[in-house]
Order: sequence, then C-alpha cells, then structure tokens
Amino acid sequence: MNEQLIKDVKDIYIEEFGEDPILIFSPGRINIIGEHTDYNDGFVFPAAVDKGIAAAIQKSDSGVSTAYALDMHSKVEFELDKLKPLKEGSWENYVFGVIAEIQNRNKVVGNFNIVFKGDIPGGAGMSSSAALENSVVYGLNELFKLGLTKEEMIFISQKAEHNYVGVNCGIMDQYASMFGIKDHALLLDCRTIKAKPFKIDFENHELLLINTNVKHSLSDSAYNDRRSACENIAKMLKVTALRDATEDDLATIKNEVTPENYQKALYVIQENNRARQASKAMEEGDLDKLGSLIYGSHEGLSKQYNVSCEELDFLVEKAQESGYVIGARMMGGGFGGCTINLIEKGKAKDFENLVSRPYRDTFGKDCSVYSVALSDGTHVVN
Ligand code: GAF
Repeated sequence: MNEQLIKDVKDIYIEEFGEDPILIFSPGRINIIGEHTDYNDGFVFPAAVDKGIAAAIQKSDSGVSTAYALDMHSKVEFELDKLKPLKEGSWENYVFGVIAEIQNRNKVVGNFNIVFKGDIPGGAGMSSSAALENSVVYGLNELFKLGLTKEEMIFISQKAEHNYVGVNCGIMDQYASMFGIKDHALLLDCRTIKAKPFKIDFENHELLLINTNVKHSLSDSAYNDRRSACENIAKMLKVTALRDATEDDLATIKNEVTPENYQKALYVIQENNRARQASKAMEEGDLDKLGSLIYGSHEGLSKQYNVSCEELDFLVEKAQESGYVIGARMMGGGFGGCTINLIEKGKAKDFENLVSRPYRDTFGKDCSVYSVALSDGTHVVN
C-alpha cells in the first residue's frame, strides 16, 4: 500500500473539513485466469494488489454531503435523498450508486464527506472502479454502523456498477478487492461465492504486468452485449448459466446461434475448464501447464470472445517469442489495459527491453511495466 496516498487523503480531508477522518484502503486486482467467466457463474483466479484507492471519510453536520476526487481535482456536494445517475463516465456515479444501493436495502446513511485518491492507472483493467465502490461502502458501513457483512458489501458495489455506472459486471472485481489475502490468489466459485486461497510463491517465476496504455471503456456496450449473448445461450440450453453447459451441449444448438455467439459461448465453457485446470496445476506445482493454460486463455479471448486489441496481441506474441515468459494473456474486461505475464525471475528487465522499443515503433506510444505485490482486501488503515 502506498503510504503517501493515505497521507494525501488525510491531509486534504483535515484541510477541507477540519477534523480527523477514518482512513480506508481498497485495492485493485489482477486475475491469473478465468476471464469473462464470473457472470456465467464460473471460476476466476484473482488477487488483490498493493495499488488501489485510499479514502478519508467522516460524518458531516453541514446538512449536505461532499465527495472529493483528488485525482480529478473535482468536488461535488449532494443531498442523500436526491441521488440519481449522472451522465455516463461521471466518477460521481460510483459514489452515488453505492449510497443508493445501501438505501435500497433500507439502511440509513447520514451526511458524510469523503476524499479519495488512487494509484491504479486508469483503464489498466485492474479494477479501480471496484476499489472505489468498495472503499465507499466499507467506509459508510464503519461510519454509520450499518452492520453489513463483506459479502453484502460486494453485492452493493456490484449493483452500483450495474444501476449507476451501466456496466453489468460480474462479482470478481468486488470480491477480490474486498477479500484479498496478502501473498495469495483466490480461486473463486462465482456461484457459491466461496474461494480457495492459493499462496503465490512460484520459486523461479513471478507475475509481471505490462500496460498497453490503451484505455478501454467497459461501459462500452461490448461488455453488456457479451453478457446478454451468454445468458441467451444458457437459456436456449435450459441451464442456469454457461457454467452448467458442456461443449457437447453447446454443439446441439450450433445451427440456432450465429457463428460469433457460438464461439463466445464455447470460449466461456473452455475458459471455465481452464480456470479449474489452473488450480490443479497450481496444486501440483506444474507451472508449465499453468503457463500454457494462460496462453490458451489469451487465444480464446482474442479469437473467440473478441475482446483483445492489436496492442494486447502484440505483447502476448512478444512474450511467446521471448522464451522466458511461460504464460501471458490480456487481463480484465479487454480492449486495452494490461497483459499478465508469468515470467522467469530475473528476466523482467530483459522483457521490458525486448518489448519497449518495438511497441513504441509499432503503436507510437509507450507501454509500462509493473511488478505486483499481492495484498489484503479493503480495510481500515490505522
Ligand atoms: C470486468 C468486470 F468488471 C468483471 O466482472 C469481469 O467480468 C471482467 O471484466 C472480465 O473477466 O473487470
């Protein structure tokens, strides 16, 4: 966790509102494998990271509430009984959405002030949105003693995203951000919301992110379209979700769906199997197997699910050429953001040198390299 972030929100809170706030840190996430499986009731393998959102929050007796997004230099005053979504892309929707969803559960929130700031690069596919939502719901739960469980809080965050932000996301991001465990990744069953933690200690390998610096827009209808395509096919197959279908089941309706949607459903079924196999490979310490599943995931995301882009494909190809990256794929919703790479320890600099120049020459912009530390989930900072 970045101590400076915490200090910044605390200092500004005191400067603006003249009293000591409660401080919350809420992390972003990575995902080893299991992409676009969460809203199909499937398996995902995320972990919280040491980058995220710091929030300073306290009650207000001024008769209004205030939210201050330091990164955007943007401050808004609002009344709790007059909340409605603002235009697409407004950062306020994350805050308003969480409050509205708490109110929908008949819990009473009083006026408050919040100041927040983050260090997750925008559009990196590392879930700055879930980190923000979780920081707000967690902070309000602390402040007004709402008695919400962590599980209730993540569903509030998810609903805020659906109803105020307009993205019909699954539960992976909110779960990972809330329940993260230091040095662990979580194999989450998105149907039961039960996770198995795996200590991430690859001996000779590590995880490395490369950001394409291409910003995706999840609320771009592409995400929601894919979700409804999956749900329609599940309905045609008379199953609750694609998690319950096999490749053979899908083949029975091949002529009734478009070839594009057939490939998308096939991807989901295969990716769900890859996520399960990945957990087995981790249990057995079979990193080569894990790596090839990760490459397989990218192939599916790119060719079947169609959520990659040239920049992501380029970075994965370079990883394959390197000889020391044993698995690489795009991570998150897609259309930009980061690749996640399973790379031999000590080779990060070599890889950076291998990709940086050709990336700039090809796309006219730089990519950025981050190493990640796996961290605890949303918590109060003392
Ligand atoms: C985004 C969504 F928010 C998640 O729920 C998940 O579907 C992911 O894309 C793709 O795996 O991060």
